[in-house]
Amino acid sequence: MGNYYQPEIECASREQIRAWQDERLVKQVKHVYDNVPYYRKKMEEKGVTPDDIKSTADLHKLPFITKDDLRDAYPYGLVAVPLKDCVRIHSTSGTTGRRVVAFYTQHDIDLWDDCCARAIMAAGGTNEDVVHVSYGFGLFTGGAGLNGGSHKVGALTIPMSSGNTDRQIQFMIDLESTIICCTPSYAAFLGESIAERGLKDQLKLKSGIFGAEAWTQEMRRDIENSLGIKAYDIYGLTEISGPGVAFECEAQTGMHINEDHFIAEIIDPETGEVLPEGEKGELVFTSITKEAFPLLRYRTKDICVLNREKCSCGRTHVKMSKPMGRSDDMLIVKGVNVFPSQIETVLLNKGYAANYQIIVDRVNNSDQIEVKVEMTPEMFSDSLTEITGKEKELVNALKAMLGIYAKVTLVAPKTIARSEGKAVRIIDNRKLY
Ligand code: DLL
Repeated sequence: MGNYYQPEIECASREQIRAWQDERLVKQVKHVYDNVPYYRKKMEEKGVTPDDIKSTADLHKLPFITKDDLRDAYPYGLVAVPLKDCVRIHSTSGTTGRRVVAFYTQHDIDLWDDCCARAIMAAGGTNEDVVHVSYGFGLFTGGAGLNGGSHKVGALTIPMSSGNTDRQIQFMIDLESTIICCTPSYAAFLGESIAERGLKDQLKLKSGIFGAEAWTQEMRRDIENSLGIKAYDIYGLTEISGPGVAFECEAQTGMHINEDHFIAEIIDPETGEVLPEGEKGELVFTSITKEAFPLLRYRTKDICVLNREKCSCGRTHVKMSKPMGRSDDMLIVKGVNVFPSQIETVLLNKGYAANYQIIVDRVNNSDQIEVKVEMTPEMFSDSLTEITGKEKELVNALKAMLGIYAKVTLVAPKTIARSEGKAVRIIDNRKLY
């Protein structure tokens, strides 16, 4: 018998899962149609009413919802319950114009915590574990999600949040943490820091739950070796709840999507057509149990493949592959979502032209971002001190926009290659997919 949090759900028959989905979808469509004018309008535009949706077979009739809709409806336009019933928000790291705010009722949080509890138990967690949560706490969903899940499991939970590596290691040793939850890049950094200090022997860690950004099998091996653990993947997004939308089991061959809460589809990102099972395309989610912020057919922009083959762990929920890329230009740098358009906005606001390059690299398992910007001819005549001052000014403006440090290098006018077709503005040397 595997280690399950809700075995009757996680190992339910396919027919049972389908029956839950059918029933919940019908209810959910009615809920949004009745309570969210924005949705009602979108459905009317597509000529669908709740009566047209009788089961998951009718899902394709519904309109998609995208990040642009979320922006249009910001902040309250998609909330489907009275605000007095909402108890919390979370938000994505993207700032100005791109910020997504998701709302939760207490019931929503409860179900989200269940999803994270499933992930923790799939990684071998029990109430005898000490779960060390080093995802950020705050608007980001990582800390709160795994923290809630760990409570549900009944484990001793350490809400460390991110940063202060020495203190992290000290607590990990003193409190004998057995499960670590953080981004894979931070896990790799912790592994290196522990090796440098010669402390690996003092760790009691047995597994780790890592997600929020892409990571490779090679990175998995490095982390497993340096921390002496088994490393599990976890996937999620703020719009749909946060971590725990899908999670890896001991088979480590994809992440089980919690299908009793989320219906997954794969579409062709160009045409929007639903693709046959097993084909690679954009992942789309419909949240069928959310009360406050239910999204129907939300386009994640994550490219992946679904797999319904029987899993050796006994779970019956469909598995998604690791995301293999994105169908938009969003970069995830140090766990923060960065859109090139945000960087461009800063540059244009500061009087530069749109001649720039964004170079992303991963050095010692840590992301680095550099923005190369062409000076205008007037600036070029400035002294070195003035140029350094201008670089600093851009570093600060970018920090305010993105929330992370980006190195800025000003280069001479006309030195960034012009392209004959689409400008190649992003050079991502990380080879994540
Ligand atoms: O990253 C939620 C999360 C927190 C997931 C902690 C796992 C652990 P957002 O900040 O809204 O939410 O970013 C969502 O991150 O659309 C993917 O592109 C990417 N992503 C999330 N998990 C993975 C993963 C959180 N395991 C966006 N592998 C998603 C690859 C991931 N990419």
